[in-house]
Amino acid sequence: MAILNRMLMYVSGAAMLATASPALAGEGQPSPWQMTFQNAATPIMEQITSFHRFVNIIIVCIALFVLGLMIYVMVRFNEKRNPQPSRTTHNTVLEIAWTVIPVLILVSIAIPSFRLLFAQYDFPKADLTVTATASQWYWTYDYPDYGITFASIIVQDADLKPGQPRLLTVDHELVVPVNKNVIVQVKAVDVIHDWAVPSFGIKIDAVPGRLQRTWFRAERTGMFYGQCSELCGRNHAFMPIAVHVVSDEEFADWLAKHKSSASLDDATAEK
Ligand SMILES: [Cu+2]
Repeated sequence: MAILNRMLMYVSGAAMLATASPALAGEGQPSPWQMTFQNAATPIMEQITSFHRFVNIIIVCIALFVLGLMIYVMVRFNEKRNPQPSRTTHNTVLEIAWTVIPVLILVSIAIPSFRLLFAQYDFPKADLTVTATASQWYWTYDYPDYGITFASIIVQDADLKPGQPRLLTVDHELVVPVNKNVIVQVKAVDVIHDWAVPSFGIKIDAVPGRLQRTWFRAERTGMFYGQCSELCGRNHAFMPIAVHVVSDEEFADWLAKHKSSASLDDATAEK
């Protein structure tokens, strides 16, 4: 029954997507039968989600309009009902309409699209800068202002603790404070990888020899997962990204614990 319900919701397409039921969206990770984006955890992802809904409604309206026209033509102007076709070739009003209306539709899409693009590249003042370095096949995170460096490696299925998602859990997550502007510098040491966290609206290539930059401001605490999103070799599917968003106090505690080089060595020795 649940499956039938889900299928009915899928069929109802635009209306469903336009009102994205939270049950179908994952919180920080994908969920079974997920049809929409994961719940937005940053203002940028909220903007991406609403832009997606807006464009989706336009797409569905156009598709229905064209379908309606085609059905009308097939019924009204088929050979039986319309044996003597008209030889009309031009209609100025119609030609202006079918030129101007699509232009207006494209402009209405371009405005929010550019607004979103500018917002993604409008870097706020950094509260925290971290560096994500991709290697075959794991991530290394640096906190340059605090001298913290650690590798973040997938946890094998056999070692998962209850509640930890398979293929997404890592031994050391990237820990960041909530409601703070985090600048992420992304680079790679071997081949092209991609640092992607769906709930943050981030997907940025890690390119050897090039320093890329993105940013996010997580508005909720919790675990947010992503995966390498550029085919990078044999273990491409096994270098997940896990971001642990915590309160300011928890972050301060975490920093204090990891700042001393002794605990750092421990963290690296575990690898
Ligand atoms: Cu990769």
